[in-house]
Amino acid sequence: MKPSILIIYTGGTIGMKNDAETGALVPFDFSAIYEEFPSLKRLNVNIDVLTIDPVIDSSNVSPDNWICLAGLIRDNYARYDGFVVLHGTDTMSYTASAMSFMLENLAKPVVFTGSQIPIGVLRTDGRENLITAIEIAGAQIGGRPRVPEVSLYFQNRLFRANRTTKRSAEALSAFDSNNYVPLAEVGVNIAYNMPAVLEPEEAAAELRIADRLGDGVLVVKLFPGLDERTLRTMLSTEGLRGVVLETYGAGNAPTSEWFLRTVEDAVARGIIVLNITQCGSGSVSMDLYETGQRLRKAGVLSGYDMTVEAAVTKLMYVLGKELPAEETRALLRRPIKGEFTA
Ligand code: ASN
Repeated sequence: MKPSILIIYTGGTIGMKNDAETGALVPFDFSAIYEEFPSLKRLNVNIDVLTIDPVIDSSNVSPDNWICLAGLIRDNYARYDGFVVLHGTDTMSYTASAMSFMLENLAKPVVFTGSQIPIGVLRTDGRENLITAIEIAGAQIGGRPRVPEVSLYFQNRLFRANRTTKRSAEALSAFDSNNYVPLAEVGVNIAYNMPAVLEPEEAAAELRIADRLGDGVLVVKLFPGLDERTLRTMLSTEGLRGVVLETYGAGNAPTSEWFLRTVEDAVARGIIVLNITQCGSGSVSMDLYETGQRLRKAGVLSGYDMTVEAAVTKLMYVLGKELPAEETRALLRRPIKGEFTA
């Protein structure tokens, strides 16, 4: 039997084409996908398309959209073998990271993709991204999906979604996964890196999803010159529950008393502080330097080699569970969907 794939189109550049009369960019009707790309019929899959109403530029995405998207995948989970989510590139890594946590017992492929050039423009990168993403979503081995996790396909590379970051506003190779190997590399053939793919913990018929995300999450990026008043004001924001602290290098921060006291005060008020590095690759190691050790002693948690996208969405996901403080911290200390290497 041919695998059945559901394409969920949420918006973004991939969905644009030039109007034949005016030349202006207008949304592409994905429900007419076989008319636009008759060659898709040659793929050995059945395709249905669902378009979110309204489609959005991904800069407008919000956690509410993520809850809707997770619900949509849950509602269609039993009927399809795999899912392709077409999404704007600007925040694709956030949405895809959020899905990796929210689709809790996922055992089928959910492949995110998009494009840098509209699909209706001759030189588009969208056509190849779309076709290969569909092929990957339908790829099976011994009757089981090859990549049963949330992934992101772009320009010949398939990545674990929660390891990705948009790296370029210009290059067609728009995404990187600096701290984790690609799940597949695409040339003449699709070369899957099976040992790198996440094994699902269970293969239940029904998909369990998180239907709440915590708010009160803030990202604070350190820079030389960040002053006490500004940091204190940010960390005293009403309703603040979690801070992703983007530190220097291997997780280092100033050792000045005012800085450490401000962070300690926040932790003492029950605010979770998660330390990730602002470097593009590498990991936080809070034991390496005194500057990191002081943060650990202040109760700051290590985010190891997590991206900011994974850290933000994991915090929202974990806080949304409204667990007792120690359980919240325990969930943040361990990787739950391969989002970091400790
Ligand atoms: N602004 C677009 C978006 O993220 C960019 C893109 O898709 N290439 O929706």
